[in-house]
Formats: sequence, structure tokens, C-alpha cells
Amino acid sequence: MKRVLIANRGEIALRVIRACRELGLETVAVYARGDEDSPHVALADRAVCIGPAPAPLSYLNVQNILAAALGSGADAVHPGYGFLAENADFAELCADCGLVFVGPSPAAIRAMGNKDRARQLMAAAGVPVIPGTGAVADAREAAKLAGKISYPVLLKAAAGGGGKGMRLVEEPGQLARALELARREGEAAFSDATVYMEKYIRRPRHVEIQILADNHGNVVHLGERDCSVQRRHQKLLEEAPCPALSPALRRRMGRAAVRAARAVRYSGAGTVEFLLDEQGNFYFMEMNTRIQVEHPVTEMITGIDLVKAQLLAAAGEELAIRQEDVAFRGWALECRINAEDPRQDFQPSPGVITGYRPPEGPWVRIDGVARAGWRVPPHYDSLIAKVIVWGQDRAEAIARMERALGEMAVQGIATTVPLHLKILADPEFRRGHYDTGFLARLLAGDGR
Ligand code: MV4
Repeated sequence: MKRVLIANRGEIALRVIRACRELGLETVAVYARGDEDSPHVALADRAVCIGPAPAPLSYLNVQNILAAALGSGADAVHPGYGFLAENADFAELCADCGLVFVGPSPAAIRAMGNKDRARQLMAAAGVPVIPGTGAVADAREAAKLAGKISYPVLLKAAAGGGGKGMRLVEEPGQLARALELARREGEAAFSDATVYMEKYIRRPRHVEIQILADNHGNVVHLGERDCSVQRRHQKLLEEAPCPALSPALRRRMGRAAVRAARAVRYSGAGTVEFLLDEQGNFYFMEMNTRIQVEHPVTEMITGIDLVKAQLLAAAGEELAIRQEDVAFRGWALECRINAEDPRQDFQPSPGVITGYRPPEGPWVRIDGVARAGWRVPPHYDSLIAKVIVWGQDRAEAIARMERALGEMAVQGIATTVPLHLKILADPEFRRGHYDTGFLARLLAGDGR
């Protein structure tokens, strides 16, 4: 592997280019028209235009990206996150073209892509899953199964994920209608009306385990991240470790995540998402077969460069770390700074950043694309920077993040910085006793 095409934009493209450079790999950026001035284009060794601004015509345009890779002499493709990162057909086409796809096999991506199949596969592999069913045929069968599971139950679209096609059913009278709606949402969003059912877990935490694996059967876990601070399934703030895990529970969840990865012969970096209930039971939700936005908090407490590890695994190297060598040190927080206005129901706030002062100082890391004078385009996600801090303990990390965000100034567009300061000041957050309903409660509190 000598030359890597980065099939992405924004902060993750910068992150991947930097990892490539440290490994002595050449980099090829791709960009859509209108994205010529984006920071990833300047940072890469060379750049290729792959189409008009709308993502379906450029960053999701498989043919144009493959042509750019072959035309530029790249021998590998790093997909980043989003766009084509979990598209098994794209991974397969890369291989067909003789390109190394920096990620797991198409089979592993496919196995985890269908949520109800993944659930069955995980149960068979000894990974705890939420009590539930396979595909439900009709309302009569659903009623019988729901009675067995006991209410409340949650209907989920099999092709879903990210909360799409989910319906809560509190009592039998609501079931038939909810099944109809879940089917319709599944059909509309994924062209798949298959629906299955689970016991509804109240006030769960979203706790995910980072996995690293190679092509030689080695798999390690790098501990957890708590991603419970979410709004409509968009994460706002993440931390590692999770304030609610004991070392024993961490070990059990880590081992379960390793079993999950082994079951699909996983390779590279991946994340196994769990729901953690109030009694300390954990259940497999889904596996993300890509590098994640929030990967830096794991890097900060383990000292492991996850993107370099992805590239090395894709190049066929053996994992350089064994489970017993993985050690966790201190506490890390990440705040996602989005070009969105929390006071306008999080409406995107694209436009020119007229002034920008990033936070600086010790134990502060910025993975971002925000620059003074740069125009945030309206066509893509609104993430302009991730502010990541490390502290010796959680209290120090929180104080450091407050200090860092206090230094940060973004002019010309609205951002989520004020909301982050509010989260960090909240007593429930500071106690570490929050769950996936935390942000909705905070936002309902004063209507901001
Ligand atoms: C659940 C659940 C409660 N019980 N499943 C949301 C996204 C999708 N990946 C799974 N999700 C959930 N599944 C059962 N059986 C609650 C959620 C959920 C959630 C999960 C993680 C993070 C934030 C969430 C917000 C609302 C609901």
C-alpha cells in the first residue's frame, strides 16, 4: 500500500490524511464542485473533482470515486464515516478493481447491516441481545409475541438503524396501528417493510465498545465510550470511560464485543453499540463497521491511533497490541461543534465563518475544518470541529472543556457551543447519572 484515496471530506478527511502522512503513505483527496476551497483539498498530496455539490452526485458517486482512485494510481480507499463507509457493494467493487478497502470485508458489513439478522447472529455467538423476536408476520402474531415479551415493547424496522422505523407500544390496544406505521416507515426509508419486536428498555445509556482487529484473527477491545447525550439520534457529546461502568462490567462488555467481532471475522476498527439498563444489564444494539466520529476520546485514554491502526490492518499487518497491553488512563470528553442554531430547533447554519479563534492550551485537541474566511457549504453534515480534552479524572476533563469552549469564538454562523456549556454545567451531567433522555429533558427545561 502506497497511495490512499480518501473518499470523504470535512474533519475526518483531514484526520485520515494526517494518519497516512505519518505512515509515509501518499494521499489523494476527492472533492465536489464548490468544495475546492475545503481544507482537505489543500492538505492532501493531490485532489480529484468527483462531481457536482450534491452528495449523491459526488461523495456518494461510486463510479466517479472508483475512476478517481484508478486514474490517480491509488491502491487503497479510506471511506471515513458516513457516505460510502458502510456500503458493502462499494467495498466489493473496490476489491474488484484491485483496490484495498480500508475497512472490514463486504460480508462483515452486510452481516451487520441488517439489524434483525445481526441480532440473531449475535445471539448465536453468545452476545446478550434485548429479549425479542425475529421478523413478525402480522398483527395477530405480533400480539401473541408481545404478550410473551411483556409490555412495553418496541417495534423496529429490520433495515433500520439510527432510530428510523422505531415504534413504542405501551399496551395491546396500540399494537396493530404501531405495526402498520413501523412497516410504512421501513418501506419508505429502506424499501423493506420487515419489522421485529423487542422488550422496551427504559432510560438506557448508550455505551459502545471500540474494537480493533486484523486479518489474522486477532481482536482486541479498547474500552467504552458513553454516547448517551444525543438529540434525535445525533450525538452531541461523548466521553470515555463511561461513568457508570465498573472494571468488572467493562471487562464483560469488552469480551462480548470481541465475540461479536469474531462472529463476523471482523477486520479493522469497529464499534459494538450496547444499551445499558438501570440494573447494569447490557444488550447488543448494532455494530458500526467504520471509524466513528467520536473515536478520539478512545485514542486519548489509550494512546492508540485508531486511524493508523485501520490502515495497518488493511495493509495486512498483524495487530501491534495485545489485550493485556491495553491500559486506560484518565478521562476524555468530546464536544461536537456543529454549524447549527440550538435556539432555532438546530436548523443548519451554513455560511461564511467571518472570524474563528480555536481553543488552545494543554490537553486540548481540535479535529476540525473551521477556518476564518471559509464558507460552510449547505450540502453536507454540519460538523465543523470536534473539541476533545483529556484530564486526569472526570472533574478535570469537565473543567478543561469549559475552559476550552470559553476560549473558542466562531463568528458569522451559529454553533452548538452555548448548548455544550449548558450541558457541562448541568448537575445531572456532572454527577454522571445521565441516560439517553438527558438532552431532551434539558432542552424541554427552558425551551432553548
Ligand atoms: C431501543 C431503546 C429501548 N429499548 N431498543 C435508538 C437507535 C437505535 N439504534 C436503537 N435505539 C433504541 N433502541 C429497546 N429495546 C432505546 C433506543 C433509543 C436510543 C438508543 C441509543 C441512544 C439514544 C437513544 C435515544 C432514543 C431511543
